[in-house]
Amino acid sequence: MNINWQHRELNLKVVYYGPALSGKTTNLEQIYKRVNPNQRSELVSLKTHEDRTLFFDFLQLELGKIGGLTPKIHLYTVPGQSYYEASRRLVLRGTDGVVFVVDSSVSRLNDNVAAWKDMYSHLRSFGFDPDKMPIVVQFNKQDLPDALNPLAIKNLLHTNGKPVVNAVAVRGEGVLDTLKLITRAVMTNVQREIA
Ligand SMILES: Nc1nc2c(ncn2[C@@H]2O[C@H](COP(=O)(O)OP(=O)(O)OP(=O)(O)O)[C@@H](O)[C@H]2O)c(=O)[nH]1
Ligand SMILES: [Mg+2]
Repeated sequence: MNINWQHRELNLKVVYYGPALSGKTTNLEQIYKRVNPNQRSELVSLKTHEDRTLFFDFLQLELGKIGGLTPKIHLYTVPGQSYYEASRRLVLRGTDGVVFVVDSSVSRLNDNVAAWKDMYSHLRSFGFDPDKMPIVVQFNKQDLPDALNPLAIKNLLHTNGKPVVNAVAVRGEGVLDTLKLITRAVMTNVQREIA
């Protein structure tokens, strides 16, 4: 979080984290399409020629004023491929909240668990208690024939009461619900901090 008093802006960061190909970039693309152009920036995607995220995607949203400040939410995705570990860590640094995008396919079970553990260890290494950080868990790709049911994923990841959303991001389903939940959780946290 960063407050620019001169411009009366409250800058907040939310990172979409998760295993490779879980649909993180798709979430930002859908948000970009569905949010009023007056309230969002262009979508910046740094990708490989196979359309995989190389470093991050970035989209900025502007919300209505709160307490005389204009909140600006900076959405980032991390690159999910395993060898981009250092970039994931860099993108996650200083975040105010995380959306963890699960690939619900049963064949990706271990990748989800590994990414979840990595996220926890990065957050801890930054001095955050991951159980106090706003985290929303999105069960994406619920349309796949081998999609695990949400209860099984909850038990597998030990999501421990964190808000969860079922999604088919490629059709936009659950994308704005996820965004609303994480925005609300981050704003609640910030209001507590600056009160
Ligand atoms: N069936 C299905 N496919 C999806 C869904 N969401 C995304 N995809 C597809 O999954 C593939 C990967 O999506 P991306 O959004 O690029 O995944 P990513 O998590 O950004 O991948 P990396 O940047 O490599 O980490 C694309 O072909 C998407 O169209 C979904 O809900 N259902
Ligand atoms: Mg991506």
